[in-house]
Amino acid sequence: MNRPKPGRILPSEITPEAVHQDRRRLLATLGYAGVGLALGGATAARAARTGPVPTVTRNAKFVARETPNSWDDITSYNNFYEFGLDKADPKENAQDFRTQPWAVEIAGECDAPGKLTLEDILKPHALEERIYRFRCVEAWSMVVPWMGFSLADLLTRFKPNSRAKYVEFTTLLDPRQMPGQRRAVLEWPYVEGLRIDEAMHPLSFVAVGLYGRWLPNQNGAPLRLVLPWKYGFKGIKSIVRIRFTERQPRNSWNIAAPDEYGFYANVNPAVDHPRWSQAKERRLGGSLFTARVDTLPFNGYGEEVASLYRGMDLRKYF
Ligand SMILES: Nc1nc2c(c(=O)[nH]1)N[C@H]1C(S)=C(S)[C@@H](COP(=O)(O)O)O[C@H]1N2
Ligand SMILES: [Mo]
Repeated sequence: MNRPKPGRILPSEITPEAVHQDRRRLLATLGYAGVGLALGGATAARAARTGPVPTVTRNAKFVARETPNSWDDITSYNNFYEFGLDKADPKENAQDFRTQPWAVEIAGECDAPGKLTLEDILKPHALEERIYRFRCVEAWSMVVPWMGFSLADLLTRFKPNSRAKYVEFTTLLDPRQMPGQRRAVLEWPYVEGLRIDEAMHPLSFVAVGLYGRWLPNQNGAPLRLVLPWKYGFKGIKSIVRIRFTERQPRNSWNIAAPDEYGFYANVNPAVDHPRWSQAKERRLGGSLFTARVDTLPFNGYGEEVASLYRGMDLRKYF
């Protein structure tokens, strides 16, 4: 599969400048007229960043066939332990989380390390929309219209060197703003890691928004990873540091429970969690979960990513 180039977009698909001022029309352009997105002021106020909605073009190569979950589903049922353990906690407790100003430190095995503001990070990237299936290790799932850009396009800017075999990502550490960090539920800050070829894979995505709006705090504002073939916990939120490493980085859930959560965390219906089956999942839908459906290897992205793991024992490297 070719890496989608942010610039390679049909002129007919480009959202006109005037639409920036008109959310309703923008959302219509993206095709959300009928999927139950609330457009009320209260909902809009939850978006972490203010200012014009950027131009977003749907990338047709990455559009799951299923209907996306609603804005309310995606922003009301979250895992973000920095803001509490219950699914409803992040929405409530992250309202005042400050994501402006925001900086990301780039470190480790690369020729262009440094500290970039979020604006520096965003500048060269055309934002695109991808509709990805999302599978939590807890056996629930949803379909999300993310807005962002390819992780490879971001990482190559920092010129990783030949010793960069892995990439580590770190979430903000700020117990004053993040009440969950005052308790030792996980080792803080939250960290995650990818092998460099996984990070450079065309499916790996940096999300800065969803449904054509900036990311709400509870979903990991202002930037988070989305790796649709892996369990949701690999999608680290509110990133402040990216470090290229020679050794495999540690990752928070593996530190917390190494027998239950591995480094790779590829969605695999054939390898159960020690405490529950991974064969099926419940698709989040409205206030209830809908029927259980079969979980697919690599969450349905096997054709794209299986070759990354050729020859590996996926029971051992879970
Ligand atoms: N920093 C941080 N990132 C995190 C988590 C977390 O607790 N802290 N939870 C992970 C888990 S388990 C999941 S399922 C997803 C949930 O993302 P969502 O709330 O946008 O659905 O975020 C992941 N990223
Ligand atoms: Mo999760």
